[in-house]
Amino acid sequence: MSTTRNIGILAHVDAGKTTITERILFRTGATYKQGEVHDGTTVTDFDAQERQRGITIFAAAVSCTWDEHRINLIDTPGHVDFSAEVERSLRVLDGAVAVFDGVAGVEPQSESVWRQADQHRVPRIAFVNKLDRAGADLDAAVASIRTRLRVTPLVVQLPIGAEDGFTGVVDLVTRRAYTWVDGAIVEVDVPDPAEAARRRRLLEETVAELHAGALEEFVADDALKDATLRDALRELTGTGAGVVVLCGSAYKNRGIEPLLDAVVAYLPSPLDVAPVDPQRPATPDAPFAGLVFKVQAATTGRLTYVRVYSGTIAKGATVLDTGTGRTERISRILHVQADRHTELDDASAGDIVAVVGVKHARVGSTLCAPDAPLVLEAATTAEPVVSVAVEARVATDTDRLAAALARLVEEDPSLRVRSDPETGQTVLSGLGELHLEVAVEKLRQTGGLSVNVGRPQVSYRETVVAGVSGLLYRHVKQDGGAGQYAHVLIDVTPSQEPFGFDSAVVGGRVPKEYVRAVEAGCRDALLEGPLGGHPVTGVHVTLVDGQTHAKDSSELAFRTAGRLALQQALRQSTMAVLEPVAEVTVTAPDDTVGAVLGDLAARRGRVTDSTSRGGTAVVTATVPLAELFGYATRLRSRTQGRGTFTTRPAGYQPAPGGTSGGTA
Ligand SMILES: Nc1nc2c(ncn2[C@@H]2O[C@H](COP(=O)(O)OP(=O)(O)OP(=O)(O)O)[C@@H](O)[C@H]2O)c(=O)[nH]1
Ligand SMILES: [Mg+2]
Repeated sequence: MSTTRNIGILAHVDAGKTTITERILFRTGATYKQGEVHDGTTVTDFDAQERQRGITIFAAAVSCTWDEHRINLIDTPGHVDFSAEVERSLRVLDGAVAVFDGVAGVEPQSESVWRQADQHRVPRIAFVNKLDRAGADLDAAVASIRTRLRVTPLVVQLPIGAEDGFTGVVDLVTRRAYTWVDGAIVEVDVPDPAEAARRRRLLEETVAELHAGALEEFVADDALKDATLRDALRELTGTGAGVVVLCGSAYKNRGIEPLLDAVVAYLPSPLDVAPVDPQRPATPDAPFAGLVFKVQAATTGRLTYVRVYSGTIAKGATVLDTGTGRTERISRILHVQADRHTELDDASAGDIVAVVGVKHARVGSTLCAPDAPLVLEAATTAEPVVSVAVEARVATDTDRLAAALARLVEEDPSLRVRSDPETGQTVLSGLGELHLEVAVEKLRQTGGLSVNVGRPQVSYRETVVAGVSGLLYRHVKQDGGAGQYAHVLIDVTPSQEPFGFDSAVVGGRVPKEYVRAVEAGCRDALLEGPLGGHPVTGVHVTLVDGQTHAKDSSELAFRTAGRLALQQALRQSTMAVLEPVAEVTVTAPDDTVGAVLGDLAARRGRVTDSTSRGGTAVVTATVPLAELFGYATRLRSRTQGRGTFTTRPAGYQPAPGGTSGGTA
């Protein structure tokens, strides 16, 4: 198991993740033909929509063997609308390769996925790709890694040549140089030994600053042995104190073998990462525990993807889903290779497999041995911000549409379906326009459904600007039989957190279980705010006092009282409507910047940064999401097709004219 690596490939859209994955499969002999993204022939972009659009939408798992190590690889999507897919993958990975564009360096979405990986404490190495492109510059990319990601880069290679003339790399750890002839790696003499020596010295100094053992040797010998350097790099990668940086050109087949060597040398094995639970070592003979991180709800059969953290599961085993308390039977275990499967008899700690037979477990469920229950922490799901109304074009398809929508949500919990209480329409919500477009297209392609789709709408929130204090609510129903009796007195204040609750009740006037019921009731009230029925965020409730009745008080009565009290308090508070905003980064030729800025201003955009390099301007602005629908088309026309942009969520801000007075 120490010879397994479970790694992900992470980056901004278009950095070259899928191309790198494709080259890795080819170099390791896992495939015999090399596919290209632009031809729609890669292994991991196998979905029809991925091939049409030329982007990755779904994380795909593949495996290969390198230097007697099994490498399980997940190629993730770079587009921000599919960041939930990245989140789910990160939860089950032991390490990752972060890919950067050699021209653009650290882009906004690379920064976002880097922070996501920080949260999951996934050790990373960096690969600066596309060094063959005009304007590619390893040193500039490394500088942006240092400043934008605030980490110490440990550059272990020196490129040979640049742009068109980029032919190979010098490995600063082994002091050997490599070039590629017809795609095959060939060792050559180090072209500029003085520069290589200078860079090696720089690497040793940086490592010595971060690593106590290396420092000792460096001080004693004024140099580091290759083995000391390699061991220190592995440790620094594990703790995240530094990030090993490699470079290459996936498209031109340069730099892939050294990248694989670095994955084996520096990234952790499943044994190296802390066990999920101290009682559950990552060994095959411990009780079984695994986490469901992906569900494919095909009509032909459901595939449930599981990362096994401890123990072993065999075909035919019964497992417990600790979330639901249900037991389920595993009829088959598969090793998934993009769109191909291999049958296995069992899977053990450290493995990533798909199982058949599990019918109810969801993304985030823990499956474990029934006699040794355990709950593993699931990844958090992002809240949807954009919605569209969907309806079947022919009324007789309505039931089929509902079933297909349910399957979509099962596979992707960042999608939500609800029915609008006012219009009766079915509303599908997701993380962005593209996210919804892809979901609807999937209904058409795999569900064979004809659907009408409404215009996209953003999801608003409501928040408390000024609260109320001492709101008394009496919930009393005593008309014979079991009555309901609950008095609550609450204070409501604005909060930085989405929701906070505390109790200031003295002398046990309200028993603990009723306090918890009031809190649950308050959460119920947050679902619909008083201004427009939007979810409420940024509110703190203090239960100040209450009154119970010996016979007629119950948890239900207090929950109802909590809900109605907060509803009334919010109606009396000063509330504001919030709208989702995005950080937009536009790259466009200098001569079109005026048009770009004018258009952003018309969209209520606030420019936060604007730079120019080599005739190309990069403008960053905060823009309300509602103003961004159709922006791609507008930007194309304003820049004669030469401008591009990316967005990422930037929270919420007050919507214009969206404040209520309150009656208090
Ligand atoms: N010049 C050059 N182009 C490259 C290189 N690597 C990838 N590309 C091209 O860049 C484009 C995007 O590559 P992909 O591999 O799809 O990038 P990705 O990171 O998987 O993109 P998403 O999955 O959509 O986020 C394709 O047209 C590739 O052929 C490279 O090293 N040099
Ligand atoms: Mg891709």
